[in-house]
Amino acid sequence: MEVEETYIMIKPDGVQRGLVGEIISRFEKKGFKLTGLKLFQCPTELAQEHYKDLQSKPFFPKLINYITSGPVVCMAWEGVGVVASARKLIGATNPLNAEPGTIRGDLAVQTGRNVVHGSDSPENGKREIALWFKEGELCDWTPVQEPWVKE
Ligand code: YYY
Ligand code: MG
Repeated sequence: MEVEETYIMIKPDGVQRGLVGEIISRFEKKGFKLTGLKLFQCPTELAQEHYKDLQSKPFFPKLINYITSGPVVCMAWEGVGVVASARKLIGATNPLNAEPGTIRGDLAVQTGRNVVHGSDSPENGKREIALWFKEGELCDWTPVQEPWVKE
């Protein structure tokens, strides 16, 4: 398995509900490396670009309103197999189908308020990190725990 990067975003409901620490903690405890982090009010155009594959869906306007309705927490995470693993930690899109123990399974009820986003492929991880972060906003660093997480 390769070292990958993924874009994780705490959506406005997660911020409003005071779940920022709880959600970040799940990725930290797993052993992934945080390389970017900011609180950000997302402009409409950026939300539309981020979700462009869903443009034709009936829920698209509602989704854009939701994502731009308040600040989000933008994060870049790095690690071996982080893309698929983060999706597992997040759980199913509809929180009622998400397993207990996952973020959505534990902390959310409805698809339109599912508290967190995670990239669905390594390619989209790179694309989304480049979309949400400017140059100089990411940190290349080595956590002291690294040899205790990676063989
Ligand atoms: O990757 P994930 O967030 O689990 O689901 P996507 O199919 O990429 O949809 C993105 C986003 O759109 C989802 O998190 C909530 C919203 N959405 C919706 O409001 N209604 C749907 N029927 C499907 C998705
Ligand atoms: Mg998706």
